[in-house]
Amino acid sequence: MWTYDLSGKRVYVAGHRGMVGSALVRRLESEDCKVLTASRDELDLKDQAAVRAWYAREKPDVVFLAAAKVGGILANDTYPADFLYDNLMIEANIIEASHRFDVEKLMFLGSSCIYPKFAPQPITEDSLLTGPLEPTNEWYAIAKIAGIKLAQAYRRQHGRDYISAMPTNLYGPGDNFDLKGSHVLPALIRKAHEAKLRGERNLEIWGTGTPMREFLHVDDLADACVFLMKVYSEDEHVNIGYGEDVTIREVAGMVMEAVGLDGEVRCDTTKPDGTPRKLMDASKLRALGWSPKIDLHEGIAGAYRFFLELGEEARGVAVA
Ligand code: GFB
Repeated sequence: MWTYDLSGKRVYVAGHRGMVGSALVRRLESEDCKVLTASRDELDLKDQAAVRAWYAREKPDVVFLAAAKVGGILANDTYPADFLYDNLMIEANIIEASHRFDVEKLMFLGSSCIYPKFAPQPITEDSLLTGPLEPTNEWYAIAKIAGIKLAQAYRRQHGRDYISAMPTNLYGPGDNFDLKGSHVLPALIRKAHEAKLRGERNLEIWGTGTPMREFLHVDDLADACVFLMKVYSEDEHVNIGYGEDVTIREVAGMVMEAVGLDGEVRCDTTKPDGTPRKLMDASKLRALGWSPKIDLHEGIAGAYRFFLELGEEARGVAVA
């Protein structure tokens, strides 16, 4: 099999403070490459001139584009302009600068919400743009679809080896536990922990509890990204999934078990459900030779340990 060698390469991880970027930095420690990062104070990725100046100085050979404005269902619905504008600017600046400064290989990271709301399950890569999007996150989805198209356009027009990977819902160390901005798993960990501290037994969840979601540990994701960077060089994006999904009610039960709550799951149906189901078809990635290692029970226990190790103050703010 053809492989791209990361040895001796200058590898820029854009978004290294986020959950995905920090997992990539951890994973790249076992590769013989030089990891480059830039903090938000040092480099505003929405500023084209600043991005170009940084590239001119740092000269990366390889780029993992994991920088993005991200959030759960409520944050997406509340800040549509930020989710669309910030993500378009970040990806356009990075991909264009990568071409301008001769980056050999780039991976753009998107999300499973790029697919139509009612895409046939499990969702194959070719479902992209076959139907309307889920309204609660269409702004983010449109930006991510534009990122895939940008990587493909630079491939076609300029012969660049730029690829895209679409992870399913992620969780793990570095997650955001702020209830207004977070995804479901960190939110439930925090809510269950706080309910336990208050001496309560029940856990309140948003929506009906019936939507199904697939969850992948971020360390598995980082491993899959490094794998794809080495072996994949084609136009079409690649799904990165776990292969199984669970209902939100089931995942709430797993969180209660990990945290030690023995009451019931209560549904707040004034909150949205979002997409009914979005299980990725990851057979393309499996066929290339990669599969996940961290199961959901083990992963949730680890995510709860991570949460406990954060200070009280850090638990309230976005770390992603
Ligand atoms: O993870 P989540 O916020 O985002 O919500 P999406 C998943 C499901 O969990 C929804 C339910 O059905 C929520 O209603 N849920 C239950 C909760 N309790 C809670 C809670 O306390 N907090 C949260 N946040 N959800 C995101 C997109 O969609 O998926 C992003 O908004 C991104 O753009 C991401 O694509 C991967 O899975 O619905």
